[in-house]
Amino acid sequence: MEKLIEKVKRRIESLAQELEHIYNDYPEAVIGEITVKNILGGMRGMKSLVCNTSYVDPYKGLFISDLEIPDFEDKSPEEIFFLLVTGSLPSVDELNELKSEFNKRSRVPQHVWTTLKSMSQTTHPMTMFSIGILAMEGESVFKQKYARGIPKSDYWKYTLEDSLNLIAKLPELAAGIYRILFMNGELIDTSDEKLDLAGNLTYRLGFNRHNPSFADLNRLYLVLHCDHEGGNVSAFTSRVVNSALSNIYLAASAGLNGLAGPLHGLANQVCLNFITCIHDQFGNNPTVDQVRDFVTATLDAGKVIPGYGHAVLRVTDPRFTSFMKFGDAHCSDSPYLQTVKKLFQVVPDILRSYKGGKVANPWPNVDAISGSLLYHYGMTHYEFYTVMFGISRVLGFCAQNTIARGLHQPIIRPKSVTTAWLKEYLKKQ
Ligand code: FAM
Repeated sequence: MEKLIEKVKRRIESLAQELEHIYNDYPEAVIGEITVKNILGGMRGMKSLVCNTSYVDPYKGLFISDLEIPDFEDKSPEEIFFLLVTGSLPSVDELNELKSEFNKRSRVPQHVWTTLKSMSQTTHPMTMFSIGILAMEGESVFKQKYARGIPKSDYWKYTLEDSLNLIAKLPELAAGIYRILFMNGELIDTSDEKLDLAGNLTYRLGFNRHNPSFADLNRLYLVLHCDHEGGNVSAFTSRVVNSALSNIYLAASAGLNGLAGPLHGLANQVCLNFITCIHDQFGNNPTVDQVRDFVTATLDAGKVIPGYGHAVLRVTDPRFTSFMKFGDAHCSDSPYLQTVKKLFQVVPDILRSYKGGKVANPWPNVDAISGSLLYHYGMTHYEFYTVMFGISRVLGFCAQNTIARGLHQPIIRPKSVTTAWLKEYLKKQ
């Protein structure tokens, strides 16, 4: 892994140098103002964190380095991890080396299966995924080295080492959870195979791995969800936890617990359920008017329309567009995809005038479509969809935290104030 380690080292050194210049040249420069609206509004829009793995442009969506989605949608998750953590795509040799390294590290320890199999069958797959990762925390190399005493300059190396060990095991862990909950607990072994991350996941889930388009969907799934800059609930949570020098297992598990919320990653499960409810009510080929009525009734009941809106994006999510392209090419006749399209026809107009124009972004996000594609290929247990999202998002957590440790970023600790303080302060303005 020397090449990867050397490239991460060089990236960290170059970022550290740039940040040192910025710090020395502009120590008191003002980036923005903090308003009452900011602190009462979930800190929305406040620029208060540096993240170099990726960037979300409100009008163009996700960028990784200078690549936008059409530039990297055909890559593998291994290439994407390399890109996130080093800032450039790997050469053929570097990619092969990373794939074989993940393959070597991919076995989940037996005690994790004992733990997961002892849990109630009603446990949500995301809870199991998070617990499975926590159960491997004892293996953290960072934790062991830190206990013995290591210089701060080495923190990133062991965060990267832990990251490689963790990412490698995610396909087996996630697929095992799917099999425990939905396939009578019969795990599929691939120890003789030399599979990459997406191939391992597809094989172990038990779907026809000779169906190239399902394997390709899994690959695309693991690529499109990988990272979305630093301020979203899951990435930020994982950054906060890791900033206390809690190791990557603790940080990834914490981030995934945030991803498991319905306003964040769980929205993909909720979306599929939403479409299922439309089909239950109107049949598998609802009219546009029926879809419109269903959406209006949902809003009237005080619920949100899952898969629509975003805290940063102000256009249709390019990840949605990428999945739609896949759907049009591979399963355009799927009733679920057809209903996704009908929702796309009616929801933005409805949301634009909803609550007096209060919805900042009426356009679909990634979760509006991703589940319908999995459903088409027979993955009908939609409680599992956020785990698929999570496997991918851990790539981003790992890359962000490796770089943050390399830059010696301090423990994250914003200041909170009381309402009394706020009232007093504002009175004096
Ligand atoms: N349906 C109904 N109302 C919505 C809405 C939607 N899809 N999106 C926003 N609003 C409402 C929102 O609830 C808020 O109302 P109140 O002030 O009365 O509470 C108002 O519009 C203003 O919200 P905003 O500024 O437009 O959005 P936020 O930045 O506060 O929230 C989301 C962003 C994503 C949480 C919000 O759009 C939402 O709840 N969407 C549905 C759930 C969803 O799809 N989540 C997944 C997001 C995704 F990209 C991801 O993380 N994976």
